[in-house]
Amino acid sequence: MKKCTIIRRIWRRRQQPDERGIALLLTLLVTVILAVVVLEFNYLMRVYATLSGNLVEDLRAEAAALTGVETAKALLLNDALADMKKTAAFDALTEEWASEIKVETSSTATEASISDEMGKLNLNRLVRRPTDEQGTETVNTTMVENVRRLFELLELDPSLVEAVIDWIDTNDQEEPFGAENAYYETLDPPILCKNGPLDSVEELLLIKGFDKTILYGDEEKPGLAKFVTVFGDSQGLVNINTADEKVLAALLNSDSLASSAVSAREAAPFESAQDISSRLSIPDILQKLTTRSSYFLVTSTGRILPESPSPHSVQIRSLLKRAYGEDGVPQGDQITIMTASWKVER
Ligand SMILES: [Ca+2]
Ligand SMILES: [Ca+2]
Repeated sequence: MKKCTIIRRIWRRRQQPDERGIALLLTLLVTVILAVVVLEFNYLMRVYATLSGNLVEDLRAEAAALTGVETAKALLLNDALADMKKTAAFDALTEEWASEIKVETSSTATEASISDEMGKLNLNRLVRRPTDEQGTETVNTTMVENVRRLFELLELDPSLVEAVIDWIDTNDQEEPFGAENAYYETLDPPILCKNGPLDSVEELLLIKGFDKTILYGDEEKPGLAKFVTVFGDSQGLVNINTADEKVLAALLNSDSLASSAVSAREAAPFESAQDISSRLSIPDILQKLTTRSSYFLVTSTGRILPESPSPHSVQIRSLLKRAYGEDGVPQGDQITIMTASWKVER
């Protein structure tokens, strides 16, 4: 009996240091786990705080950009209301809507501008759509000539126009320098030829031969984007008061006539087709030119103040259609401003 007690004591003595070691190890392990959890929690809290801060800044910048679009709508509405009281209504770059919009609060800055889409050549008019089921689609040769001339004036390869025709025509037959699905299927990754109207000027970047330099230009020459549109007058009329001289030269097939038109409108904007014909000798004025506009592109940038080294900004590009009457249906003196497209870039 006594022997057993001695053995148990020895056993206990041997056990105690090991148990203390294990307890110490467990305590250390729990402490390390707790420290990791606390650090992770702290890190996540800081990430969430930064994200929510960025989200608030982002929303404020977007609201500032939105201010620019709403101001643009108000200017276009005011312009139409003022035009209704005039005997000769026209849209020109001398009017208030055409100047820069600047709005600044203590915490945000807005810069916006309105460009007239009817002062540009409408690429979707390169192809004439059938008006009924029996009708056939045809290439609009006059428009093709106009756009080719514009490409030449911008020192761009005019054969690129044929790739645009193939992109928007519904058939699968290639123009001599064009491209249909046989080409687009070989791309990596392959894409489908649109075979339908362009939805935006940026869509040109998907077409064979086009790149960002062609579209947006470089230090030496301007890009195509500011001279062409995918919206515009159904007859393809161009506003002589707002079109760039190069657009007028391409449309009228005459550099000197375009130069005379720009000089004449600087003296006084053209008020009507009759006014154009009395001041310039242009054939088929009614088939080419107008003095009024209904499609406008608003580009509005909202920024957070004060400016930081990496300023937070949001840009909205919105295409607006201004029409008389509700939903474009003429009705009394009602004017509607409709949003045809909307793009937000951060
Ligand atoms: Ca096609
Ligand atoms: Ca084709």
